[in-house]
Amino acid sequence: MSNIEQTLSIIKPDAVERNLEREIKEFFLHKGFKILKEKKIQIEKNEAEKFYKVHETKPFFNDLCSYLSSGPIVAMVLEKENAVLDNRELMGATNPKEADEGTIRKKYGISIDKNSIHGSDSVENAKIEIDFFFKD
Ligand code: IDP
Ligand code: MG
Repeated sequence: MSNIEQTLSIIKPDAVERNLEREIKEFFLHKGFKILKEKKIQIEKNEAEKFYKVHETKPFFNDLCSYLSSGPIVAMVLEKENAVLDNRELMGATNPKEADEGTIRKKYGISIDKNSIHGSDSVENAKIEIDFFFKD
């Protein structure tokens, strides 16, 4: 049985700044993801705080939100079979130093905070995150 899902991906400021947008999109297309929607935007810090609300008690929350709002990002809706998990696998571990060969974070991530890419962690959160960026 097919299980087509959508997930939210964000090319983070460190990667946009290094002009990696096209190369990172190639990773997704090569793995069979469709890029259904995309937009390049810069968000305000208070919007980043809303997006990352689940992390509000973490010691890195303030830096994380400053960072996500520090420059342009590319938000994308990706679609394929098992998109949520497959995207997490393609992204690699949160800390690029621990990411497997062949993953986006292994190839492009600079550090745990500048790890180049965001991806939804569940189908439920994917819906919320897609709405956050693409609700009309
Ligand atoms: P994820 O992006 O792999 O889903 P999360 O645990 O959801 O990882 O954390 C959100 C983001 O917060 C990470 O992508 C990373 O940029 C940042 N982050 C996570 N843990 C740390 C940390 O220990 N120090 C600094 N930044 C962190
Ligand atoms: Mg996460």
